[in-house]
Amino acid sequence: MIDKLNEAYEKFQAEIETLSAQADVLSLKSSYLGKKGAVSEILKSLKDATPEERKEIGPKANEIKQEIEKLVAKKLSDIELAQINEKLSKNKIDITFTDAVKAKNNNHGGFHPRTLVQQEVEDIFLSMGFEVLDGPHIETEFYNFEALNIPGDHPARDMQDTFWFKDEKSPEGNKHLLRTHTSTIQVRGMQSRKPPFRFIAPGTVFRCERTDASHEMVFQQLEGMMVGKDISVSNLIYFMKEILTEIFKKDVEVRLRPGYFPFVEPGFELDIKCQVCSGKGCSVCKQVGWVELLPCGMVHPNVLRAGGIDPEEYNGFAFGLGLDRLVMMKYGIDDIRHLQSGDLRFNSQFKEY
Ligand code: FA5
Repeated sequence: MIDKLNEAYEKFQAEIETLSAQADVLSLKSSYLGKKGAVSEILKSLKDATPEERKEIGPKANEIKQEIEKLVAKKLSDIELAQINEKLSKNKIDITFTDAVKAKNNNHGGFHPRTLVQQEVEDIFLSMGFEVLDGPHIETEFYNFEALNIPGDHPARDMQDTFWFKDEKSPEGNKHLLRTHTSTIQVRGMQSRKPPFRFIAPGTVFRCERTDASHEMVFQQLEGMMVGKDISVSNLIYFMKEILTEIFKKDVEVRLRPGYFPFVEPGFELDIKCQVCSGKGCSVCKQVGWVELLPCGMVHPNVLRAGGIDPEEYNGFAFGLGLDRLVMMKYGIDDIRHLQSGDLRFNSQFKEY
């Protein structure tokens, strides 16, 4: 009987080799392992075997059944793989946007002007030794306000109309909100490094305000911070001038005037001569000829303390560049809402990949 089982197994091996359809494999399997299959038929004569023969035949029959199952499983998966490969070779998808795609269709993608300007600004700051940081859009009131010297009852909270979440407070008892400015990253950045340091943090911010030619509800800022010993307003002005010269590649008129932000002291507003109307007055600059672009100042001691830095030993400057407005000034865009419109006629005017 053992010989018969071995013979059946060898025959099975030879037959399965020749098959290439899953249904044929399953039918072959049942012709060997099914109730009336070859192996089952051989085992029917087990009743005539002696107890010693049975001890030998039983395990051998199980072994052969298992081998047949294994061969069937392998064959089925080989067939499936072959089918997938055949499909792939017939339906090739070019995911690389290569010349072939470009040749067929000239409307291929390009970078959004905001991305172009952000990359340019990041490169300039990286070349001046700044790190680039990121932070969460959903923040706690601690990072958006309190740590920036704006406690709960401070009127400055009304300067930025805030989208609040109705959900549960954070474990520290803080309400959640959509960050209204990238200044949230000032304290996060300070908490995770030791002075001296310098970093920028570009990102999306959210304000519940009415839109017009120069205001959006969802827009981009780029925060910057430098902390060390004996940092002065002159250092601040140097970096601000440097960045604008690099971006515009020409002299642009700017003006510095006092500005109030609870997290800096002294604070400044840096305005740029409106590049859309050359200062004559338009809807972007609200007919005044100047656009608020880059508020900045020397970091308030309370903010340094919130970031774990001793204000007796260190000081620094911070700024919050309005990235969308910078894009508008660079390209002469007369309405901020074009940037988020998704209108291809607008987007396709900018550089291609
Ligand atoms: C702030 O958000 C401060 N966090 C900036 C700052 C950082 C000051 C560090 C001092 C030190 P402000 O609300 O002015 O400030 O916004 C900063 C810039 O973002 C503005 O100058 C403007 O360029 C841009 N901005 C403000 N509101 C809008 C808006 N609704 N749409 C588009 N850009 C805006």
